[in-house]
Amino acid sequence: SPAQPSEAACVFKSKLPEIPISNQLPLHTYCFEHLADFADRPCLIIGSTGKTYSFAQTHLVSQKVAAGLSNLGIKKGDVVMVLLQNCAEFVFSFLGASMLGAVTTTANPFYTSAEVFKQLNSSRAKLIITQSQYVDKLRETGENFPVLGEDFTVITVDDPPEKCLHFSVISEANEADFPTVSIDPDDAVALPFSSGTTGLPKGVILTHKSLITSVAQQVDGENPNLYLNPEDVVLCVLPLFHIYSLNSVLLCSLRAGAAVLLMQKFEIGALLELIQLHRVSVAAVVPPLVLALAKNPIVANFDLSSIRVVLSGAAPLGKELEEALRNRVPQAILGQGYGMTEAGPVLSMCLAFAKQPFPTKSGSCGTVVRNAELKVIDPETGCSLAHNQPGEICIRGSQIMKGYLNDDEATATTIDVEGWLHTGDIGFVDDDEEIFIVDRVKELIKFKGFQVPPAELEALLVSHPSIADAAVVPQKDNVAGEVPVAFVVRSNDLELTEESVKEFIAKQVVFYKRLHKVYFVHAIPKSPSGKILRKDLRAKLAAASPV
Ligand code: 4UW
Repeated sequence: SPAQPSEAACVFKSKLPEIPISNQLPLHTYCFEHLADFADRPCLIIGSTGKTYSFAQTHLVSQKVAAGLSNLGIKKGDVVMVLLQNCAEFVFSFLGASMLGAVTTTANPFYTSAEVFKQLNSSRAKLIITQSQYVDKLRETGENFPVLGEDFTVITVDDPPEKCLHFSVISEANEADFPTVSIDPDDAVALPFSSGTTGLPKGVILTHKSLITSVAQQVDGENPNLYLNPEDVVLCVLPLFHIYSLNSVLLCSLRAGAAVLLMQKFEIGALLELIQLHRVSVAAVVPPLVLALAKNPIVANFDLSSIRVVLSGAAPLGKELEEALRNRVPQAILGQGYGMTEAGPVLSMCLAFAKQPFPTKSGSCGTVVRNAELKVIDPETGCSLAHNQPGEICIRGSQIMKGYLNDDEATATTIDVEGWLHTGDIGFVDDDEEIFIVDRVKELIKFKGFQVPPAELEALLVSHPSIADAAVVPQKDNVAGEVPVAFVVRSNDLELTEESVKEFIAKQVVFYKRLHKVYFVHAIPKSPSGKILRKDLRAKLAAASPV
């Protein structure tokens, strides 16, 4: 008989009981709900200067920014692009936009003009908040490039170049000036971009309800899954433009009253000094950062005894690496979270981080968060699988995205009619309800946790006059986890070299999307329907000589 996906489904739940979640509130109201309990405690600490904003100040400046954005014509439903490294203004902009019922789309400031403008056009953002050093990119002209000052306004957090406004124009507005807006729980508040399981980057609509649900699943309840408190200092070195840091570091800390230590960029010496100086207690990291902390000899010169929790995610963390880090911070609890932008983003979190912790195993990505359902399905039949059987991980709950922006087709292939979001990750749930990820079946490549969408690179490659066809797949790498490599079919120009192909791509993309290797082949293996057989190419790479 044909497979009935949901009948007799084996559904996994958290070991923690369900809790009431205030997800009818606007996100900023929820985050500041307990403000009075810690109004004068440090909320944001600027790593480079030591300047601190209390919770009350953070709330006030965010309200001013809301008023200032409103004065500039930003209204409910409008999209603002935040193109910033980690800084206090990032936080004020995000929260200020939320207060207006506006939506923040976050982008990597290292993006090329073309990458920024694709996101700007697709999200229809009218205003960009950035640093002066990135403004030149925003002045470039080209096909479909919008024009600064005509199509969009630019605000810089430092000295504004020509035709740009200074951040004080919004942050010094009168907070009484902003209109009362009524916000529906299903209104968008954040619009990060992700390529999901296939294709080009798409706007991921995260609503007030999704983000509140996700934060609550982590830090709310009598026994929170990720216990944070007002004594904590949480390291914020991972970029806030990625949903991991935005949600699990910033929003969770705001809700729980913990201080957020903002670092603009990762530099091991500065990082260690700041951990020691500010007595960082919770470190949110990615595997390459674990590698640095575990292996760099200078770590031994610093006092890391304040760290009680190390949370890793966004890419697989090897067991040996986890053990090596354990030697460096023996007092700390090490564990992983597992997230995906579209999932709101957290699917699972290590239960050893709970206020009353559970024992956990090394290598696990945690247990599904509370108030959510997780299942593992056979990718062929769609049938749900029991404990210990690997299959595609699916998640359901109020935290997941509303859908992709203006892409019903991609939404429908990602979230099925029963509300299950299909991750494209292969994993299993063991007898203790712990999740282990073993493979990724979607196209996505992850370089140090950053998304590299193969379809984007393939589209660029075939736009080259001397390239007839191309496919991009991940190759394992000890430092980055994975790096993108290309299989390329030349049209007829036999002179086309690996170097020139690499350079052609490097000019057009942010550093982590650069090709590390180009293999020239006669044809790209494809299925009868024309889909690239990525598995075959990955297998070729794993073999000694790929071509
Ligand atoms: N192990 C193996 C993992 C893991 C993983 C993710 O860029 P995105 O869309 O999103 C993220 C979000 C990560 C995240 C958010 C909040 C959080 O608390 C947390 O825990 C620390 C992590 O990375 O990429 C999604 C894809 O990245 C892979 C997996 O393939 C997933 O679908 N991935 N976490 N622990 N792989």
